[in-house]
Amino acid sequence: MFLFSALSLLLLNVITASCSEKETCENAQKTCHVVTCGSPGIKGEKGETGQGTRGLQGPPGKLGPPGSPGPPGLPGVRGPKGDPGEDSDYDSALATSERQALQSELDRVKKLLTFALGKMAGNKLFLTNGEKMTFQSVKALCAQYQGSVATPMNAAENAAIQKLAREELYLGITDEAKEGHFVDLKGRPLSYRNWNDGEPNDVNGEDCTILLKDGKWNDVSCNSNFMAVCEFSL
Ligand SMILES: [Ca+2]
Ligand SMILES: [Ca+2]
Repeated sequence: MFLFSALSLLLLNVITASCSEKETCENAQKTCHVVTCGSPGIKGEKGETGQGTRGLQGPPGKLGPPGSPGPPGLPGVRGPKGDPGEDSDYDSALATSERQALQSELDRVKKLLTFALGKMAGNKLFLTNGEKMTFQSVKALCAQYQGSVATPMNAAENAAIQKLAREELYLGITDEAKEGHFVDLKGRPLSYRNWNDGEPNDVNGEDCTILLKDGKWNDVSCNSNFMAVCEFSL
């Protein structure tokens, strides 16, 4: 009993003697049974960094966005000279020579045809097979040879056709599409006319045109038979 009281008294004295500030000690007494209070001591030196074990390296991160393009590189070294190509000048000259020869031969054939069978006027060649037929048959005949029914565009062409046939012949002029409105076979209005007196008169529905022997024009039935004359562009 005496010993316990002595120890308690000694402990209380230690607490009382160690406290220099009343509030601090009161707080200390509330939180712990044995607290050694005193003035703050000198701060100790910082300890050395610990030597813990380094963890394993993590997986690589995601691929980042592409960077901006760099500046253009320097021009490359010039390559060796290539093999000589084909002689295009020679081929071109040969083609030109052949073309001229063909054109010359074509011109000669045209002159022979004109001398024997046809008449020329301007850039047109007029030919006839000497047969008489309906207007539709004349159109088909001329188209078969990539030509068209003779259609005089001026007095010179009209005279050439007249001299060729020396017969009444169909011209490529009709008013089938619109009565009284004569046009050529492409539907174009006429720029040259040489109607006979009193023509066109459309007697009994005359929608085609013939060239009379004197070179004048007359509208006639398209179903009658007249000489076939075709024209070809030169
Ligand atoms: Ca008519
Ligand atoms: Ca008539």
